[in-house]
Amino acid sequence: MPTSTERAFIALGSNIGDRRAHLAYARSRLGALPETRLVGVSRVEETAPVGPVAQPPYLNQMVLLDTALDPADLLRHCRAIEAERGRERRGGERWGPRTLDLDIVRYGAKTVKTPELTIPHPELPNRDFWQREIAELEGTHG
Ligand code: A4P
Ligand code: MG
Repeated sequence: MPTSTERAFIALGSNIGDRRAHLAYARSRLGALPETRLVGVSRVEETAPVGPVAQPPYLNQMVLLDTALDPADLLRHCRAIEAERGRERRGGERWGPRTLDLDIVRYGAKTVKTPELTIPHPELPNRDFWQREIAELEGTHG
């Protein structure tokens, strides 16, 4: 029996260093994950930083995957990819600048609420660029 897959939207964000190179790295690593196929990528957008921390502008991009990885495994891979780009998590500091941030915005039609993971991502209603990027991918790969 074929393994069932889900469509996952992963948001890429970078506002430190060679932002385009960090996004390119994330795209290629996500596309090479086990039991995963990269279906599409949105355009790259430069966006003003959202949130309470003053920081440089971001490059943001959405990636659409077909994956048989469950959400917890996908999160584990995302954290590993962030770490490979030198992402440091300083205790307690959220929303701050980062070389590479990977957020699981949607995972099929599933809702997940664990201490580690909230899906759909709670910031989705507040981030018009994410909504734009998802609409673009749904238009192309719907
Ligand atoms: N976590 C819970 N749900 C999820 C999910 N759906 N996807 C947990 C990924 N991770 C999720 O994340 C902390 C923990 O959140 C993860 O280890 C996971 O267990 P983090 O990446 O260490 O911290 P963070 O990124 O600072 O916090 P968070 O809540 O992910 O913030 P955001 O939403 O990523 O905000 N402005 C612009 N223009 N563009 C941006 O991309 N990003 C942020 C970061 C702020 N301002 C921005 C942007
Ligand atoms: Mg994050």
